Amino acid sequence: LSNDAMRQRRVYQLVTDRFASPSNSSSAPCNVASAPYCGGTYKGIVGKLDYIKGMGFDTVWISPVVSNIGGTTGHGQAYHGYWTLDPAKLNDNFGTADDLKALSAALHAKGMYLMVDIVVNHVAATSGSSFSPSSSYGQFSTAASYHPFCWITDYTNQTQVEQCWLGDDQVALPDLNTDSSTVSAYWNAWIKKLVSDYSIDLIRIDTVKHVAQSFWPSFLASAGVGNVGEVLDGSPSYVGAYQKSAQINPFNYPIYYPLVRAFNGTGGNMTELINMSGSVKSSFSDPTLLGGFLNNHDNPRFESWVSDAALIKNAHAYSFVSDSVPYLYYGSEAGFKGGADPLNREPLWTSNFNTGSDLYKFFASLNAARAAAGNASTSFYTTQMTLTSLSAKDLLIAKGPLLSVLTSRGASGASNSINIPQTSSGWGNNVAITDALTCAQFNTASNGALSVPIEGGMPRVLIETSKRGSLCSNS
Ligand code: ABC
Ligand code: CA
Repeated sequence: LSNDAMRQRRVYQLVTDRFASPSNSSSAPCNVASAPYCGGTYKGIVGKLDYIKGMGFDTVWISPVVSNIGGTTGHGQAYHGYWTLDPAKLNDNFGTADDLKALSAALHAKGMYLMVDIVVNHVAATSGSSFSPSSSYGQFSTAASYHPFCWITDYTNQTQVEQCWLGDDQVALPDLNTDSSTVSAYWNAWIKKLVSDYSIDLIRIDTVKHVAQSFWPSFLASAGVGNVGEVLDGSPSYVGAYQKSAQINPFNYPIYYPLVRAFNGTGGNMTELINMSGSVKSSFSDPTLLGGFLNNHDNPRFESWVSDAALIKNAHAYSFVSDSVPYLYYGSEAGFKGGADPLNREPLWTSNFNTGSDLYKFFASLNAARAAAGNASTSFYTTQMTLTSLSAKDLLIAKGPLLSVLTSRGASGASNSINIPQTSSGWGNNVAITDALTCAQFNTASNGALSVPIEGGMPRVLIETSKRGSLCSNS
């Protein structure tokens, strides 16, 4: 997958076990707090591809697919897929190899892409620090495949981060010796085969910062597909190094924390977000290849902290109108509010896969706006955004033909108009402008400036009407 193709993706992240079950019963039980397998499968996903495509996403990120440790641990069961047992085998809780191939084929038939989550840093065990590998671990059945035991206790010590173990006494994540050529050669052959066996289009790489940077280039070359990598850290220089030196396209964790703070209350200030976007530009080789997100399976949902519907929409909109490739974590469109892991991994079937909800349509509009901007201008995806503060609470994001106003005023905030000068928009005099979110139309003044009303604290996502294509064509 070329970088150009990568930038055009719009990704829907789901937890396979929690997205859809073949039975499709909206009342199938799932006690998220006790963290069991709840029955979601690849077949279930196939049945709901139109639900995902209808929201404008073209890529589906599924949970890790390999076989995991069985039974119930102090942290529940391995329903999330991150507790590898034998990477040469599949996790049959989600279906058969043929079911996974059928999911891949069904996506491709709809012009969509399959992104699979992969873990090379560790396996898992309930024996804690006394772990000793057995033949159940396949290739990794002897101690030589592992870094010797030590827990990671100091995240500022990079040697520890790379060589000590994640996890705890309930579930240890024995750290593979990815510095050894035997282990790295196995992983390189493994990823090549996995990608080929299941026609995988993209990989999401787990625990990137826990593996030496030197591991990644040859691994990625073997994979031969586009990647997004989890470098869970808020520092732009730290995360940026993985793009500059290891060919990883990280999730934009550096912007995540200021993004949450900008919108987690009415009156949130845009300055930190603007400053961080500048640091991201200078710390990464290409910010247009990062993964932008508000929610994922590791952090409490934004909606667990904030109930104001306008703040929620503004915060979500950022990932769709800014430089990164947008990611939406399943359930955001259903208004889920789950807190810390495991509560943020609710079963989606309880929502009845409602395509008529306000939030479902909101995300569809954001994706449509991004697509329209890309169709209007071939350089949209590579053009880096400009962030301008319109006031302490109001932010203007200009990216090619797309101009967005985000605000932390909140649903009951002031409803005055905002002025966007021609110097920011580049729009002509007396031209028609469409708001992708409401399909409302505005006109620039005779000096090219646009006065746009902010209503109910809602964001605006604006594009010239002549460039909107099929966006809002029903209105
Ligand atoms: C289970 C239970 C949880 C329980 C936990 C101890 O054990 O479910 O209830 O609290 C999988 C499962 C989890 C499971 C874990 C462990 O395995 O999904 O449910 O938790 O058994 C990836 C995946 C994640 C996955 C794994 C393991 C790794 O996305 O889903 O978890 O395969 C670290 C890793 C990161 C990892 C994350 C969970 O842990 O680096 O790859 N995610 C600091 C550190 C980070 C660290 C983070 C953890 O804390 O620097 O390295 O992430 O909270 C910023 C700073 C950051 C700082 C953050 C918190 O603040 O800049 O550095 O991150 O400001
Ligand atoms: Ca490691």
